[in-house]
Amino acid sequence: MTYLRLMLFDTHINLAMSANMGNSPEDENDAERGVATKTRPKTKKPSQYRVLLLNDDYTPMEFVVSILMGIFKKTNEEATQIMLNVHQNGIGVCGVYTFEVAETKVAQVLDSAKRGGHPLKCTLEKA
Ligand code: TYC
Repeated sequence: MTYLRLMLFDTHINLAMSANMGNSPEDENDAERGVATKTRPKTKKPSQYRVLLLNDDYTPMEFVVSILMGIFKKTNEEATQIMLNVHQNGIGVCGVYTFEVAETKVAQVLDSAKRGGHPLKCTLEKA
């Protein structure tokens, strides 16, 4: 599976200006060289991703609950509810995270399932 990563952070734009606004280290440095600049912070909230758990006929319910408690920090009650929802509907959400956190949790689930000899599958989708 291929995931597309797109992250936009601060953009520093040097502008020819009549006066130095001097509001960043770069601006101060530019000011020393006689260049007028202004920093425009351009920020974007990181995209969110749903981590999905898939049902199968073999993974023990207790194993799924332990995964939801250990990796997704759910209480025993929350984990049992999510597990039963997946068991009944075929798929369910374990949590919503930024891409890096979501992909790490998916990898942890797949690794634990493999090590436990269970066919449990987990994936992510953009929220
Ligand atoms: N269906 C499994 C069983 O009956 C339990 C299960 C629940 C498996 C959720 C996977 O994501 C899952 N043992």
